[in-house]
Amino acid sequence: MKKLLTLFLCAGLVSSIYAQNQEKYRLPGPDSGYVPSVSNLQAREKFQDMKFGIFVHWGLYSIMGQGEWVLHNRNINAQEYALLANCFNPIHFDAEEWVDIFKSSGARYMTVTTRHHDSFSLFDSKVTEYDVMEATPFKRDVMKELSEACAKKDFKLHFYYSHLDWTREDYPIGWTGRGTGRDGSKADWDSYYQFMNDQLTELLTNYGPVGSIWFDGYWDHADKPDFDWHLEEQYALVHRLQPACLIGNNHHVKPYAGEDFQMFERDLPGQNEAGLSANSVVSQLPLESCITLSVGSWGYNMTNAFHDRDYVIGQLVGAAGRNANLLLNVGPRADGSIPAEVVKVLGEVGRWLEIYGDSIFGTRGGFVAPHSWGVTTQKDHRLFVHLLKQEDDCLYLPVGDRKVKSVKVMADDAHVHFTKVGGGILIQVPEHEKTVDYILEVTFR
Ligand code: FHN
Repeated sequence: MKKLLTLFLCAGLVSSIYAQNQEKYRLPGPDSGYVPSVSNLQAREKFQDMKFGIFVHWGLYSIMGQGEWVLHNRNINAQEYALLANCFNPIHFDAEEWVDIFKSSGARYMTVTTRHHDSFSLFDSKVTEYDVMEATPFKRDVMKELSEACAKKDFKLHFYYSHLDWTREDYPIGWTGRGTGRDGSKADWDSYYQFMNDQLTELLTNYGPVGSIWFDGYWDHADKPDFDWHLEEQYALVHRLQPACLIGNNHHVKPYAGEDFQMFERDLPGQNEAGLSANSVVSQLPLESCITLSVGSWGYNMTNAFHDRDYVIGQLVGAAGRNANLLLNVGPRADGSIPAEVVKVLGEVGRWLEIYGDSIFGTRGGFVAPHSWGVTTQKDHRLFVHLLKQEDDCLYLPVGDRKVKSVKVMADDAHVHFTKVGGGILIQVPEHEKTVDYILEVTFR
């Protein structure tokens, strides 16, 4: 009887959380038909708790060391480019070492390119010969090794998958990749769509739990408003194979039904400095911003400089304060090694997070909106005030009627003086050395 009662109470709790979350994530307008599963809703919460992931762009383009768009940028014939596969033999690739390096940054998950726009698949795909097993001397399933390393080291694995293709002739040519020598008359949407869905089935069947499918390339047909990617059916396939797998699409527009998170490229939610978010609105879905550590490209580029620790921390905190995760990209070399400068910066970010991670992981964007001085994050009864620009010694915090118990400096727990004023509190910011993020922890009663 007692067991039955407990079961009954648990079921009630789950369905009430489900109802609340469904309400929270409901998309406005005509596209509100998609009903995410309970496991999907739980996965969204866990995804948001993780806050920090590593993006990996790796493929044949890494051999040329000119970024992942080299096939398009240099109008290379796709058949000639495909010969690069003969040289893809990354003797230094060690999946466990990658995961260790990524984890040293404090990140909790990775999103890796399974197939980018060039069409080359970094996994064992039975529906193409242009994959790591058949076309290269390497003949090792990179995704298999990564999935095993991630499972062993408790690191979540997410898959990037390109919608657009610069090599296949059945792909209807869009506004990019026009100089790769394809015969546009051979376009065959049904064949291409089947190919993508077969590959997605492989990815969602052979590699254990997949955190998300990160689609990219929709914008290749943005100039044709009637172009139909048949997303709904494809999304349903993904959710049927793995209901908890989150779907995101880097289409730079308002989320479609069936999507579980929204991403922003080279911008924090609400910003549009990179120029890709003009038609985007910040939705109620979990959010993610992606940036790249190498200035200017995602795939390995021999001549690029790297951003530094403070830049990454500023972006991570800025994202968290806007209720978003940060996905930080690294581009390994073709031999599988990760540039020393990248390893260094990741370690530095990790050391910062060892001290201040409590103000990031498991938080949500704070109820005090971003200001010119910085952002806030919140967790249980605490609000973390991240002073990214430390200009004034007095800070007004609009906390409303909430009862403030204490304000402390996060670095050393020192108490900070504050007074109650209309609509909030006035904080006397202690004198301190300039730092990338000076954090005050406000605790409420
Ligand atoms: O064209 C891609 C690019 O190579 C890279 O993958 C980025 C990552 O967000 N997305 C596309 C550009 O929007």
